[in-house]
Amino acid sequence: MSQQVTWTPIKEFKEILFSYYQGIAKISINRPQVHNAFTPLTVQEMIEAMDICRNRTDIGVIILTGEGGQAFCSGGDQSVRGHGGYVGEDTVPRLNVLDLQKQIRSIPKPVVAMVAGWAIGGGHVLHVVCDLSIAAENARFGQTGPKVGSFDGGFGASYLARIVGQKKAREIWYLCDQYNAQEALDMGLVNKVVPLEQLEATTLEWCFKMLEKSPLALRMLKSSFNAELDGQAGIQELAGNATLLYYLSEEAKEGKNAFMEKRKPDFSKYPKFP
Ligand code: S0N
Repeated sequence: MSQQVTWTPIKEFKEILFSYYQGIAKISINRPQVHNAFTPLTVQEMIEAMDICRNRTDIGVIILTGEGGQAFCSGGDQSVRGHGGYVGEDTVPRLNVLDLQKQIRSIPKPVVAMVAGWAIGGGHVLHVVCDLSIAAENARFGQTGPKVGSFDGGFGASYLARIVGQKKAREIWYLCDQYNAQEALDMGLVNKVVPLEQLEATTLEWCFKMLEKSPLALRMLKSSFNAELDGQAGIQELAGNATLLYYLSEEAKEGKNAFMEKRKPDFSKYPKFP
């Protein structure tokens, strides 16, 4: 597939674009003048869009990207960085991108980072926490924390190290170098590199492949991959999915029906699997 598709807007926001196409939602940071650096509002809007994606049953896969072809995201907008976080219109400093990171990991649908241009600082961490990353040939990756007076010791350090290994992750953070798309591919930081003009078509191809698959199997897999790394929160996600599956069974329904019918439940006919 190489033709342009027509995305339908889902909801209007100030700093992101949010649209839909055949089972796929696209959340795109729309601040190309600052290489898609995020403010508290950008993040708040992405959180709301993610929440809509979670709740809409016609959405199976989410693409996270940035407008303009020159940047995925350049991290927190340094012009609004204040004392203790990034400052929005309410004058309160916050680091709400950490909530977004957790949301991307826990939303029970695959999230694909579609990376053109810069994925830097907190923007780099955003692609790191996505399930898959597809990069254009012009993509550039890196952390800047120790250079600009910040660091992300959460997923930005530990999950990055799980992906590229401890030595490489430390190099990325300590040196603040930038890596091209091929280098990112070589270190397992992205799944595929394509020419910029094929970026969206390839990303859609991958999304459609996933949409053909069992949504429950993908959901279980995502929480299984997370479980080992995310401690109790990861186990809670996996266990929540087990409960979802149990709710679908006749055995579980017998418990609920018996309660509603004010009778003793009869679980005798349900098998005790080996
Ligand atoms: C991306 C870079 C390398 C691109 O360089 P290039 O191509 O030379 O372009 P520039 O001329 O530099 O940029 C074009 C215009 O865009 C503005 N701009 C770019 N990035 C930002 C930004 N992050 N904030 C504000 N403005 C930005 C430029 O200023 C320029 O504007 P004009 O034309 O008006 O001059 C290069 O731009 C670069 O290095 N950018 C900065 C990258 C960076 O350091 N990002 C912040 C890193 N930190 C975080 O993201 C923190 C994340 C976070 O929230 C967090 C999470 C967990 C724990 C802690 C934190 C925390 O904040 O501490």
